[in-house]
Formats: sequence, structure tokens, C-alpha cells
Amino acid sequence: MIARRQFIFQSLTAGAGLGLLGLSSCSRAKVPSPTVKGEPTVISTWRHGLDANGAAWRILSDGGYSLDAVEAGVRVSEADPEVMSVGYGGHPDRDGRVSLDACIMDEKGRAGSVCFLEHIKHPISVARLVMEKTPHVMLAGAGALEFALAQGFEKENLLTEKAREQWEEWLNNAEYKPVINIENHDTISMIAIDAEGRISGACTTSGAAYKMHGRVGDSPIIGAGLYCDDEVGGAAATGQGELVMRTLGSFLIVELMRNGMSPQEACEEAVMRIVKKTPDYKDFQIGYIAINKSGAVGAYCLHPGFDYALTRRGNTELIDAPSLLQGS
Ligand code: SD4
Repeated sequence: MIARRQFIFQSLTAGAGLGLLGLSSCSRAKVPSPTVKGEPTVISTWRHGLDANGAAWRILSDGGYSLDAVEAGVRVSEADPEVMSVGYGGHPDRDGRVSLDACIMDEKGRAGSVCFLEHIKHPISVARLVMEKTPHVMLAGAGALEFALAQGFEKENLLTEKAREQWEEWLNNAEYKPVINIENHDTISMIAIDAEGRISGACTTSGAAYKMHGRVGDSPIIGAGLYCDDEVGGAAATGQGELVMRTLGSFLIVELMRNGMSPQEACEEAVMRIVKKTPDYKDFQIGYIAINKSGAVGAYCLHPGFDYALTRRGNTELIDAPSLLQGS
């Protein structure tokens, strides 16, 4: 096990490296104080997390299970056609096809995932059934669709008129260029602790807009888009999946917390890992959220503009995550 002081040293080294990278030092925003033990808490990415947290909170405040809460929570964004980065109404790939990625984890360390899934509005619920009803963790593409249909899910057209029009406009140039903070929302990742202290997480997305057909991002990859360990806490990601996948960001954050970092320190360190390994990191957005067993939360991102929703004691706040880079 790496000693706590070594992590502090590494953090300091990372901070010192900022100057070399031509960056200002991180502005550390006020971190919300920890939850009182036994108090349910839910956090989720972006403004659309406000409604999603509402659905999760209805379960948590009634003494319900965190796994049910995160599934119900992210289903709200999946069903909302105005959230054009998740589920129904999501941006299609460059061929005009909507393909979805999602994963879920429970407090026992069990995991389920689907990727490159077309025609199913609620991939998170399919991911849960992969976890609960199969010996596998992940199903992809046609196999995932076949499984979903066998489980009674309905085949639907997920491409809304609005998404089709935007895609047709994009075809005029057909240039793949990720947009930072797309419409101020992106993947929804959610982590919840229930009254019994059980931690579960969920992550669901339509992925990068106008991606290559068949592209899979970080969101359904256990340890990249999401990771929970009931002994430690949970972490989740949003933003350019390729950068998260290369560094297995959510797993990294949980392991950093296991070794003594606060959720805030761990999120910052995970962003710095990307910065060190990605010369063109300024062209992308990455956002991380994390919570530990004591209910302390943290969040960090590359560019300003990433926010997350925090609900506890029946109150929901939308909090701006501190960013490494400052606004232009
Ligand atoms: C992904 N993290 O698939 C997700 C969401 C996204 O640009 O598309 N971000 O990479």
C-alpha cells in the first residue's frame, strides 16, 4: 500500500508541474461538508442531475436501496428528449444512428453494463439485468439488444426530430470535433449512499455526438466511467471518454481515496493524470465526481462549466466544480 505522505508528495509534485505546463494553480472551491453518518446522499453530474436526483431521493428518503435509487434517477435523463446526450433524443453517431452505453454497480461490487446498444430507451435497466440475470458483466451491440428484447424491453426509435435536424446540419461539414460542455450537460453519472450506508452507482450516455459507428466510450467501462467500492466510496466521470478510458479514472479515484485522499484531492489527481498523459488535453472537457463512505464529496474538471447536483436532507444544490483551467 502506498503511504499517505507519498500521495501528498505526488500531489505537491503535480501542483509544481502546473507551472511547467503553463497553467495557473488549481482554484480549490469550497468542498461541501460531509454527510452525517446514516444520512442518505446522492450526487450526479450536470444540471440534468437536479431532476434525476429528485427521483433518486424519493427512494432514498423512504429508506430505499441505493441501487434502486440510482437506476430510477438516471432513467429520468434517459427518457428526457431535451437531454441530448443521454438515452432517448441523444445525438446520433455520424451515420445518424443512436447507440447507447451504460453501466451500474452495487454495494457488493457486482457490476452490469451494456455498450453500443441501439433502440432501447433505458440502457441502465438493461445493464442492471445483465448484472442480476447473467453470469457476465458486459453485453455489446446486437447481443445486448437481443438480451434486452428477451427481457421484455421494447424496440423504439430513439432519434428525435430535433436530433435528426442537428445531425443533418452537422453533415454539411461532417467534422468530428468534440464540443466542450455540450449544451451544459453530457453523460449522467450518479452515486448514492442509502440509510444503511450501501453505495451504488450508475452511468448512462449516448456518447460522443457524431462518433464513428461502433465507438464505445468510458461510460459503460467499469472503472472508467464509474466505480464503487463499498469499503471506500464511489467515483464517476463525464466528458471525453477516451481520456478517461486511458487512465481508468473512476477506479483511480476510488483507489486514491482508499489510500487516504479526500474525494476532492482524488478527483484533482485523476484530472492531473490525464493532463500529464495528453498533450492536447485543453481541447477536451473531463469532469469527475466522488463520494467517500463518510459522505464527503468532491468534484473537479478541466474546463470551467461542469456542475453537479448534490442532494441530502431533502435539499438539492447545483454546485460548480472547480476547474484546472480558468475561463478564456
Ligand atoms: C463518452 N463520456 O462517451 C461519454 C460522454 C461523451 O464527450 O460523449 N463525452 O465519452
